[in-house]
Amino acid sequence: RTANVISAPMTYGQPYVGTDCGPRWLKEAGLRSMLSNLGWRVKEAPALDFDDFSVHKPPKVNNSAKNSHIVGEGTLKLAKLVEETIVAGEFPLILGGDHSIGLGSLAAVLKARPDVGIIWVDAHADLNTPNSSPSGNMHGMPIGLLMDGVLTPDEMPPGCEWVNDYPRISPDSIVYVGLRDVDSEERKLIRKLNIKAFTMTDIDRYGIGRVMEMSLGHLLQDNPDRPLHLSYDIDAVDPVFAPATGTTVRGGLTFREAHYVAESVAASGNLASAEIVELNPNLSDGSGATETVDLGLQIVTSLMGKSII
Ligand code: DIR
Ligand code: MN
Ligand code: MN
Ligand code: MN
Repeated sequence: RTANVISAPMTYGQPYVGTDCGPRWLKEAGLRSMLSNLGWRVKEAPALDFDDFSVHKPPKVNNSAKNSHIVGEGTLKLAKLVEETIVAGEFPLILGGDHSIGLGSLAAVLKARPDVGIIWVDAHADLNTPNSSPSGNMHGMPIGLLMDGVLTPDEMPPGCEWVNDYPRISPDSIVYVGLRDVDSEERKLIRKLNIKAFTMTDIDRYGIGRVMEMSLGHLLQDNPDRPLHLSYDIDAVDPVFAPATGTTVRGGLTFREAHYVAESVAASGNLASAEIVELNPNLSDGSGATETVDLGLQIVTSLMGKSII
């Protein structure tokens, strides 16, 4: 087994610099040796450069999807690299960067593995569109831009038109875990499209064990061998344990719940690609930054196969 570590230091999907430091901090915390210790052969792709474009267009003002050209061009680069990685038979382990990179990684896995199931671990639904988004920040839109039946091709933000050549997410192919801050149009879409969503209320009610059993059950019911993509937004975790991220929301996953999500997905044996996003070591002083990065690394360790005994 070979893991290709892909650094996607994107910041343009949200307002804070520092999100680009996530990959470097995770590597400095010992990502490579952790993976080798778990038996992975480790490759490292050169970090994607989101500031150097062969065709550099002047930044156009588009307040409904801010920085859409740079997000669009950058995520296309990521999509191509993830596709190549999958074609080469390697496991793409993608380090964000903000969650707008999900546009690239999801497009790639949908194309390379048409039957992929998606687990989206997040406080937020990231199901906004340029029209529905209250912020215009594209880290809140990767699923909205790709969900089947949500956008018409001409509604794709400028710079993201390439997405129209990629497959769409079918609403029954994605499961949310950890939601607690959902915008009104996102809520309507989740209900209308009947998307499987486990909120923090569900985790309170059923416990994380049952929630993960139901999540995996939903995605694997018709095909036990289905490949899974896990997208882990660190803001799913309670800010007590993960303060260094841009949009903290109280009442999140506990330290152990955060691990269990990754452990249970790894134990399914179906995980085929993964990303961890939104670590921003700039956004916490004192030990908060190190604690967040350490937790991020431990989550990655769990999802790449570490079990306690
Ligand atoms: C909010 C926040 N729903 C938005 N989204 C975040 O701006 O669309 N996603 N923070 O991770
Ligand atoms: Mn997110
Ligand atoms: Mn989030
Ligand atoms: Mn976010």
